[in-house]
Amino acid sequence: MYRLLKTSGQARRGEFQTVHGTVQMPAFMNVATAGAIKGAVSALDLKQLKCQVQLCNTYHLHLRPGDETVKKLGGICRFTRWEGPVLTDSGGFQVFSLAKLRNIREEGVTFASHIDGRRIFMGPEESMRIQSNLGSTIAMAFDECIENPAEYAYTRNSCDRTARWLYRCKTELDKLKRQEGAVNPQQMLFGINQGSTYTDIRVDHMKKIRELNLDGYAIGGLAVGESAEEMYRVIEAVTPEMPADKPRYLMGVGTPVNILEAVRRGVDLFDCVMPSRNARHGHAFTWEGCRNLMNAKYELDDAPLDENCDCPCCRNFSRAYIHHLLKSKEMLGMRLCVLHNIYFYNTLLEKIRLALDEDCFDSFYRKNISVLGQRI
Ligand code: PRF
Ligand code: ZN
Repeated sequence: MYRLLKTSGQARRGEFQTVHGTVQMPAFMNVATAGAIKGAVSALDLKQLKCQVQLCNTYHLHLRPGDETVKKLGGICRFTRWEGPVLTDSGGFQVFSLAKLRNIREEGVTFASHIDGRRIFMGPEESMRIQSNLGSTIAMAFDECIENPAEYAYTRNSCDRTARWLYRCKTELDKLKRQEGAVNPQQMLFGINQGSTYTDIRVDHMKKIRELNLDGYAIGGLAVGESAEEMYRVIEAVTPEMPADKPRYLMGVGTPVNILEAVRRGVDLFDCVMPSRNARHGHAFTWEGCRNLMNAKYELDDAPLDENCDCPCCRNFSRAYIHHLLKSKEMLGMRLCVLHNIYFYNTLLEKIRLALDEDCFDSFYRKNISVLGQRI
């Protein structure tokens, strides 16, 4: 259940109730693809990093250790010892971005596993069965994520098929939830809007999937080759067509600047590998801009990574030490950067919520939008 608490222009401050706890929105979801945030971060760490929701992947967990195995171990929350909500992505995106030799038909997609090349079929029913076994809080619909640029006719046909797949997802998940032994009988389903950069297709598709009265709606197919300006234009066209009483999730986005721009256009929920992926290369997000800790200028710098940060890394260690660890390829170097970046993203969203609460989102936006994108 989504409750809208406040608005500032299109920006929304809300609360989303789930069986695994209430999510304060706008919110960021931390990406734990195979059940862990890359960089040796466990569910126990996440507690001190202001994390609210974990995102796991159907595709990866199906291949390894297998969703049946996760079900036997009590579901994804129990398996990872994470007590909060978990959203599982449907496999749609991963099949298209990771798997080789895929073949798309009305029934679903056949592809070769990126682990051992084994041929696998996944359609809406398979994706729902896997997500039901994982027992996530929120299951995502099985969709085709089209890369940009895309042809108009192809996009139309693909979106029509993704809409038909959505009906099948809903029917299947409703059935699975009623079965005895379901890991999460209250599992929610979010639909995914597609349509490349064609706003007419986007709007038509959104109107169609809105009819299903799902628990939330996502904007997919963005940050896949188009410019940031084009992405903002699509978000502006789609959000007015999204139900006001449901969460709005922008999939796989993005930089702190992208997030601030999307909140301003009415988005409530985000996920991105950027905080952990960039951290593993020594790139840290700070309140003054992005820092590369590999840079030689940090060799003798005894200051914390970010002077305005209270994360476990900044409270205890220096830039010089992290620089040394990264140079020496010590795992701790990566881990400290990951802890900081995860904390930074969750704090960014917390500050956005606070600004909305206190009616000063506009000035928060103006104060931070140019700084956050800087390289320092
Ligand atoms: N579909 C799904 N997952 C996704 C995307 C999508 O379009 C994206 C696009 N940025 C990220 N993750 N199912
Ligand atoms: Zn920090």
